[in-house]
Amino acid sequence: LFTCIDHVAYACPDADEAAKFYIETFGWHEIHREENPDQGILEIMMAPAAELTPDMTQVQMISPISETSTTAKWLEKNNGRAGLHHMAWRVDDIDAVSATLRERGVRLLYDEPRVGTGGNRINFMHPKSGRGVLIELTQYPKN
Ligand code: MC0
Repeated sequence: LFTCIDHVAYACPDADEAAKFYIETFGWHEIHREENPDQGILEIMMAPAAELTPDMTQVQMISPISETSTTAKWLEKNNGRAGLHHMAWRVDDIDAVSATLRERGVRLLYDEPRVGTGGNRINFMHPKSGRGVLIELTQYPKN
């Protein structure tokens, strides 16, 4: 069903500042950035190498660009403290994976996948279904 852990997300008030820290302190690279108005966040993808290899796991810095975003709510409940927010599993066929997970009683947040990083199709398992962890499913655009 799943290919690899595509990314682990770090939620913080300032994704730019977090990315700068990874670059200057750890020598990581910024691979991609975009604002996602649907999710109300700025996201910056960081990787340990300048070129992404197929199975490389990234760290995604996310910070709210809207006060009503779920990430803003998460930070508020966490008293403004940054921390690990979710992990994302890469899948080849999000529709098939979603159907199987639903059959197995897993609660997905969206009826249909929404738009994520770089036009990926994304959905999330509710933290109650992920045993306390928010898990994203992400499918890259098909060529
Ligand atoms: C909330 N909970 C979490 C959690 N957020 N548990 C683990 N990890 C998290 N990140 C838990 C709370 O502690 C609480 O547990 C319960 O879930 C309900 O939380 P709430 O504080 O009442 O908040 P809700 O229910 O309003 O929202 C939680 C929910 C929301 C997961 C539904 O955050 C959501 O829709 N998330 C999906 C979208 C998202 O995260 N977008 C940002 C990344 P108790 O035990 O107290 O009931 S977008 C992204 O990453 C894209 C662009 C991409 O990669 O392509």
